[in-house]
Amino acid sequence: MPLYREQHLQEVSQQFQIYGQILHAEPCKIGHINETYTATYDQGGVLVRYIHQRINQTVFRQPVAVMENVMRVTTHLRQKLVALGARQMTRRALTVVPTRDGKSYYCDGNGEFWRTFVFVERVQSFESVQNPSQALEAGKAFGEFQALLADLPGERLHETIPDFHNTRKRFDALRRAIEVDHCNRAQFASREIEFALRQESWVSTLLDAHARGDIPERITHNDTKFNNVMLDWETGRAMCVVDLDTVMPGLVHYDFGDMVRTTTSPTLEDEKDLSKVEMQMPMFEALARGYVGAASGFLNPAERRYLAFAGRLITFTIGIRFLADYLAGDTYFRVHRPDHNLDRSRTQFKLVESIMQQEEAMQKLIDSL
Ligand code: GN1
Ligand code: MG
Repeated sequence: MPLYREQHLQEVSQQFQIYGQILHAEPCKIGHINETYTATYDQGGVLVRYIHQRINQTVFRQPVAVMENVMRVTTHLRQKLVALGARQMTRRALTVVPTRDGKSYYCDGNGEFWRTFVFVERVQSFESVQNPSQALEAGKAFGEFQALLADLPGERLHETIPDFHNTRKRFDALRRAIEVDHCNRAQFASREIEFALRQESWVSTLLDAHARGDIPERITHNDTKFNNVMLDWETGRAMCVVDLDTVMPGLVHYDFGDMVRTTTSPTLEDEKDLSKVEMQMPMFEALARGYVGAASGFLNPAERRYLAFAGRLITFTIGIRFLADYLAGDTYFRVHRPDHNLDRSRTQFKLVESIMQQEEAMQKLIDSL
């Protein structure tokens, strides 16, 4: 972290209702969008950690709306968990630390929005899944998350990113990015472009099912990447889910699909050796058991019928977002090497193929649960 940031962070940290002295802060490298720091405070001789995070306003254009959602969601989760007799609440749901004037965010002199969370201790997250029991925990965690939010009182949540998982619109955006070819990169992505364009016939499947009234809108997380599940580092059990900026109205398939994308292949999202990228049935089975077990109270039959398909659709959707960003010059997802977004898209497309080959068996499994 550059020094000026450290100093700036000191100043930011003083805005929040945190008792004690900030000792140091480290950048936390997880995530492609926001800027996250883990800060350690001395509170009367005890070291306590917090998360300070700067919201990326290019991506989240209405940070106040984001924080309104986050407050409603975390407050509701906490109430429900307490009623269920949960303990160690700051490990079971994110806890927002208010500013000294009682707000959920601090807007600094540069117009940057900052928020602070209690650090969730004694947990870990993984970039890729190690075994089926982790996949089961992920499924359970997001299934429970949706179940707990099903009775959120009040008006509809804000759409923090409109059309976030609208594959039709994402597809059209890709087509535009290919036409414009802003960085002259389409020539290096011809196979990926060709693959993507060939899939058009099914991009609207879930949108159509929703428009027909078969599958309802619910409150969904929308970024159910495996690294957003915090696992207790002793028991391996899911303690809570994080990254609540995209919690908004959605289809359950968006969540289940992204879980399939990130928990069924043993590889990282940017794995270059495509022979390793594969939808593994034992992982899927565990994931599906975890998810359906937790969500069976509210899932309707039509929703169940599209669960395997959701894996294909969301993996494809993220794949075309990576590809469009590569063509546009890497302006959205943080990249760590040249062609990173292209590599990421290629990995997603390999996984799409692997899912399509096994989709029937995947859905059969869902039907048997
Ligand atoms: C982004 O920043 P992170 O890793 O939580 C993205 C997700 C993608 C994901 C791909 C707001 O999430 O939609 O699935 O990268 N978040 C946003 O790794 O666009
Ligand atoms: Mg995220």
